Amino acid sequence: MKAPVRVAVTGAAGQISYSLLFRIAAGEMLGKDQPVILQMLEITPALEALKGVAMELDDCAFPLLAGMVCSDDPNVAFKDADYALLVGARPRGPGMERKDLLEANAAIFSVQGKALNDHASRDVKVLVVGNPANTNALIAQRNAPDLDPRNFTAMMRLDHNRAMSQLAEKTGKSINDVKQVIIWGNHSATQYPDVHNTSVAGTNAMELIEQDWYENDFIPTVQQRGAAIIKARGASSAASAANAAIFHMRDWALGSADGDYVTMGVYSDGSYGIEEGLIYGFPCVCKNGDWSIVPGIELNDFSKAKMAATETELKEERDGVKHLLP
Ligand code: NAX
Repeated sequence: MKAPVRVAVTGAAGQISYSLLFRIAAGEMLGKDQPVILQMLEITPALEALKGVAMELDDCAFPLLAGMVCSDDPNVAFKDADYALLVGARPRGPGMERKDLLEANAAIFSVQGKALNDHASRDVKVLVVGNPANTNALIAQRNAPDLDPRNFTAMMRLDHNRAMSQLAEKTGKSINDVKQVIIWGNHSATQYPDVHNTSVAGTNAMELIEQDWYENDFIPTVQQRGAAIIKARGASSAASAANAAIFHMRDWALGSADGDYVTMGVYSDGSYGIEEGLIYGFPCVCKNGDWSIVPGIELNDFSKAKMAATETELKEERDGVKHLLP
C-alpha cells in the first residue's frame, strides 16, 4: 500500500461534499491503492454538521481512509495538503448584488490562498469549485505567491460533461463515442461550448448537427443547465458537481485518456490570445501529474467572438475585485 496523501476539502458539510468526500474515501479520485487523509474545513457554525459527516465516513469503514481532520481554521485544514478542493463559498443571499458576492468570496479565497501558500505541500493541486469559480481561483492563486500559479485550477468539467451528454443524446450515440469537447472561458452563462473539433464515433460533430441547433439549442442548454437543475430539483447540482470534481482531479493526478481532451480552468499563458494570468477554461491533456493546454486548434470567427465575450466577463470579474488582489 502507498503512503497516505492529504486531501483538503472546504465546505465539507455542504451538499456537494456530501457526495464528494465519500467518493474520495472510496478511492475513486486517486486510485484504489491510494490511502487518503481527509482534512475537512467548515465555518464554525457548521462544525457540528461536519462532525456528523465524519461519523458517517467512519461508518463506511473505507479501507483507504487513513485519517480525518475537521477544522474551522484553514491553516489546519491545508497543512501539508497534497490536494485541495475548495468547494465552500458564500452563496448569493437575498438582495445581494453580484459585486457584493464577488467581494464576499474574494475575502474567503484570499484567506484560503494565503493558508495554502503558508502550509500546503509545494506541489499541492488546487481545484476551485465554489462560485464564481474562475475568479475565486484567481484570487487564491494571487494570494499564494510562493506556489506555482499552475497549481491553481477552476472546475469546468461539469460543463464539459454536460456538453458531451447533450451531444451523445442528440446524435443517438454513446457518451464513449464523444471525444474532444471544449468549454472555453468562464464557468458561467458566457462559457462557450465548442464542438467544431469534436468527433462523435469518428465523425466531426458539426457534420452531424445543424448550425441552428448548435447555436440556439445546444449552446444555451449547456450554459443554462445549472439553472434547469435548480428548477427541476429545487436545489443546485450536487452529485454531478462532485463527480466532475472527481474526474478533474483524477485526470490531473493520474493522466487523461489518450486521444481526448479535458476542459480545465487554468492559468492562461496567453494561448489563443487569452490574456495571460486569467483562469480560463481551455482544452487540456494531463500526463505525469501535470496539465498542458492543447495547442493549434483552429478557430473560426464565430468561436473567436464567443471566446472573447467570455474573456471580457472574466476581466470584468477580476477588475471588480482588483482592490483586493495583492
Ligand atoms: P452548500 O451551500 O450546500 O455548501 C457550501 C458549504 O460551504 C456550506 O456548508 C458552508 O458552511 C461552507 N462554507 C461557506 N464558507 C466557507 C468557508 N469560508 N470555509 C469553509 N467552508 C465554507 O453548497 P454546494 O451545493 O455544496 O455548492 C458549493 C459551491 O459550489 C457553491 O459556490 C456553488 O455555486 C458551486 N458550484 C460550482 C459548480 C462548478 O461547476 N464550478 C457547479 C455546482 C455548484 O453550483
